[in-house]
Amino acid sequence: MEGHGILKAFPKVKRPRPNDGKDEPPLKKTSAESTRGTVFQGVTVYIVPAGIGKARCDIFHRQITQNGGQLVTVFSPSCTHVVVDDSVDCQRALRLLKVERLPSAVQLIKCTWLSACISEKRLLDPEDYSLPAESPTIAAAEEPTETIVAPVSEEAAKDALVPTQENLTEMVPEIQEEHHDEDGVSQNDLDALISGIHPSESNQDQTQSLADNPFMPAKWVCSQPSTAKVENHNKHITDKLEPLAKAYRHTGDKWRALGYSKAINALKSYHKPIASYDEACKIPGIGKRMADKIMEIMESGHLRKLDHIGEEVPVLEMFTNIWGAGTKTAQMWYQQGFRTLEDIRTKAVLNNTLRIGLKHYDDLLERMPRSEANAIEKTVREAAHSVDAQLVVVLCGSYLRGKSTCGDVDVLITHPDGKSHKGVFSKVLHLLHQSGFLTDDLVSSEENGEQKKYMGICRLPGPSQRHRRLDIIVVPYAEYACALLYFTGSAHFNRSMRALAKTKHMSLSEHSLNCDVVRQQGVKLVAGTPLHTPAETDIFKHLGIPYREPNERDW
Ligand code: 8GT
Ligand code: MN
Ligand code: MN
Repeated sequence: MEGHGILKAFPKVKRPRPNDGKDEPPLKKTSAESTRGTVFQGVTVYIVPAGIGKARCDIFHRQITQNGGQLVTVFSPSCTHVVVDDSVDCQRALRLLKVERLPSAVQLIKCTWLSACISEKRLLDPEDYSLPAESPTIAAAEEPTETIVAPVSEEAAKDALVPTQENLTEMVPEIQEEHHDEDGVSQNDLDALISGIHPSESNQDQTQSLADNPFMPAKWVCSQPSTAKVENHNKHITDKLEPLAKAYRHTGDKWRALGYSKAINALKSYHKPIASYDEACKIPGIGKRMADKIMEIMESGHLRKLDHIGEEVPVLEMFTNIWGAGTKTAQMWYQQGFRTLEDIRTKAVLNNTLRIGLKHYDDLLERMPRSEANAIEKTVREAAHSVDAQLVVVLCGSYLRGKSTCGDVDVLITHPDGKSHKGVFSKVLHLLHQSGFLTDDLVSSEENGEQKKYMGICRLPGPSQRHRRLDIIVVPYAEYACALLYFTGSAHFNRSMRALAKTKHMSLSEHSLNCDVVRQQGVKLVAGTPLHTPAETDIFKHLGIPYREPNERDW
């Protein structure tokens, strides 16, 4: 199921040329670049690269020369301005320049000055950007090296996970994980951090205090109708960052993928187009290196990192589009030398699920119209009602949220008497198998407490019908509301609800909403007591947020 949301083909990749170490890859020409200005006329700049990052240095170089300024690549007293990263104080600047002091004619200045001059198109007063004598904080680490092509090998993968200064402050989730996936990173919690809550709340302490704040609800994704989603004012930037996030995701570089997703979400919900480097830095979820990339896109219309995406990425994406194949499987296949679906079909060792996924590769990647989801649900409902006419059958998922197309069909079954749901699961599936409606079982029976889940593939009768994914859950009536909420989604909305519950010492699952939960460093010590939630509205009420109709949960 991993990778199923990704339908677009990956952009054509370009391999770095052999002499790339020396030459800069050419940047796309933009209209801004061809108009030369005079902002830096009479100015000779030396940029101390430490902490600024190569990408931003390159952009500054270009901007300075294109706007009439001079650049020197080694420090000399003939410079008029020495530009350093904003985190650098006077002492450190002198150490980096390997001089005891600067000639009085030379201005030592923060790089924000350059950004501001570029964005305001005039030479600004350096006084406003002078360096503090000595910073009370520890000087920032030198720009850490970053793997351009996300790693596929074990060794390289480990390398990419080594936390850098920025990773530590920006990418490591503060909320401890409860459920770990195969990589030891909980997608739920990571997602809760990166997207379940708005960027201004991406820190647990902050969320805690915000939870006690009467104005808090407005900030949570789950407390706002998705119908009021704001326009993305930074689409020109997120369009460039998204392929990179995807590339990192496919190559298993979770932390980088997380960093990018976090920044993308922050940019998407930002109220206006970003205008400067400083503005980008101030947005929670965007660190300095991300701001470098944002600047590069803003100033050049391009992100050179995109030219260096490994050729394995589109192959990995194709592999993870096989239902049941995750990042690890895809990487293993790639390492075994497989490059096409035909390779997988003929050479890879496949379990039953993967064989089914591969067999219906094209069908399962295609979303179905609502009418078809409706017809599939009707088939399930009729089978259920022939078992027991009192059964409640609800078509949940994207259909209930009002989406125009559905990736699969999610059917929930329960019984109002609280006990007659028992035994229904196998009877309904038996009928659906018998009629030939169910063609393949992916997970034929998953026990989840008192809930039972089926994941499989069905096809409506008729000549040109496609195979479609079908999920069925049968739940006890006492868990109806929580199961309905869970099965309606969206997954993003659900993560936000769970993250909000956590801040209130509660825990929300597909079974119940519990209060008085005790967690220590994110690990649940006391499971708490289930609250009475006969309807979905009760869950919202207990969490202190306004009720949202399913079509308002489409985050
Ligand atoms: P879709 O149109 O792509 O199917 O969109 P959807 O209906 O929102 O997605 P879904 O994957 O069918 O999930 C619907 C809800 O079911 C989610 O909100 C989630 O809480 C729940 N869900 C499951 N199983 C799984 C699963 O294996 N993966 C995901 N992502 N969600 C699941 O019941
Ligand atoms: Mn669905
Ligand atoms: Mn589903």
